Amino acid sequence: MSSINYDERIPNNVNLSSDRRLQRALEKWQPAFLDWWNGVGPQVFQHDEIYLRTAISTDPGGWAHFGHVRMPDYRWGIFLAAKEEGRVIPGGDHAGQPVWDSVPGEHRNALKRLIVVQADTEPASVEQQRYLASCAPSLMDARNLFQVNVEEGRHLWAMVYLLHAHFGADGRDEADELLARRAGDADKPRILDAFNQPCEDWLTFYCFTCFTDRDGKYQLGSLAESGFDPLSRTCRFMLTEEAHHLSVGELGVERVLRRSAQLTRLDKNGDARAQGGIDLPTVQKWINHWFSYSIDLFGAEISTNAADYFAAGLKGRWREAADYTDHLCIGVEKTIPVYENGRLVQRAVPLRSLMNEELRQSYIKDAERVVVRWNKALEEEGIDFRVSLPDSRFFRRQGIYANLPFDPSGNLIDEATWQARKDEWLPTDADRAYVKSLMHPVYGIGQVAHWIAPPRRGINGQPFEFEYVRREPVPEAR
Ligand code: BYC
Repeated sequence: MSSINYDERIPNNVNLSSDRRLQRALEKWQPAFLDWWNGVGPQVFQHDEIYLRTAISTDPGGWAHFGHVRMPDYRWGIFLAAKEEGRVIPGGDHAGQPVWDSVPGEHRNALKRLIVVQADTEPASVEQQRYLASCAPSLMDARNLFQVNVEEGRHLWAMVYLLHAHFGADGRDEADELLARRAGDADKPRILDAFNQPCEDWLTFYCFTCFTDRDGKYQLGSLAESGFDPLSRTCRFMLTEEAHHLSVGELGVERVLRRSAQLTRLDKNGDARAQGGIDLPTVQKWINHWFSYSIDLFGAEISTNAADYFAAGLKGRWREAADYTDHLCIGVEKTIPVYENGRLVQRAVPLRSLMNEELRQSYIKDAERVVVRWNKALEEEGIDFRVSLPDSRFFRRQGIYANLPFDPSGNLIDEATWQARKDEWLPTDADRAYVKSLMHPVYGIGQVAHWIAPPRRGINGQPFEFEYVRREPVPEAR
């Protein structure tokens, strides 16, 4: 079950050829996907050969093959992690009962909604990032961007398979709609806020892959704890691919921080911008922006939707089966600060209603570990500046703190103070224009842009000076 059949038009490990109707429906969706990819996927290097990894098996550790491929020839397909015999529903009212192989009628709409929301993010991120390669700081960075993009394309395939295989005609309609919405479009935007934000510079790309893809890790982890086994198996395999995306983001920001620190030290006034770099307070503003948008993706702190998903066994907490003993969470309350009459007061809330917040807290702990590593890099570079994550109440647009004025430490401030100080904390138009002005393509083998340190390691044991992108020779002018 874990080895992948690449002989079929749609590579898969789900024995697709045994279900001709499903196979035909997906083969009909395939050209629409390719049209979408060619239209709003990467806009440069589409026809050059990129050093990409492709899944060859879904066994842990044994699934990647590296080689040069043209992106439109990438073999997108349907890969589920192997079935775990005897798996039981990890959490909620049905905890301990056998998992479902088909969709229970009473949970059909909720499951479809969760799968559509998850699916929508995958093509959205590819659309957001489609012009980035035209200003890539190195060929290895361009390659990493494309690796992330083709895998988001495959994650879309994974979700579309679930919609086609388990949700009949409305699943097929939803799959078509996934190719019709567009990131940032005024009339047909993507579903979640962060996926309509522009992503036009590489500092944004690194923050996005570090923070927003990390939300993906936690949401997929929570869906991997689903009682609907095909969803769980799909997410478990997606999670193995997600780790690389997170490292692209974490190491990308780290390289910017190192270079910024070096340029700060080099300048007699300590001004990295005067040396053609990105100053450290600007990097902090990008962190503030993307961390806040990414924690919005966990939804409202107090959510009856989240309580219902948990009760029904559709979603679990992070590592629900492995790390928790009480999988029912009935009669348990937790206290959280809520805004009432102009101040924050502690309120006890039933744990089931706090499931979005529980997942967000697991995410924040993970993100904090990344910041520790970034600060270690700054220390190694001999600079006093330290970066930090803003408080989870800062600059929120979803949930109980939405649109309230909090400073980055989470203190409630008045509106006038917010207005006076927000440009210290968040990117201004001038900051964005400055960062964008540094974005020029560096396509020489082993070369890297001035504003970022070179990576310390290459991909798959290759050196940085490797031909990660084999560019077609430009025809000579006559
Ligand atoms: N923007 O009760 P609530 C990834 C809506 S990223 C806009 O809190 P719920 C990836 C919400 O939909 C992972 N709207 O909702 C990363 C609801 O609307 P309706 C994506 C938002 O359902 C990088 C209403 O507000 N996966 O994989 O408890 C690259 C009430 O809110 C937002 C998932 O999200 C927002 N930020 O929680 C590529 C997993 N937040 O239904 C890929 C599936 C909330 O009243 N989704 N709303 O119209 C879910 O689990 C849940 O739908 C959410 C929301 C956690 C998103």
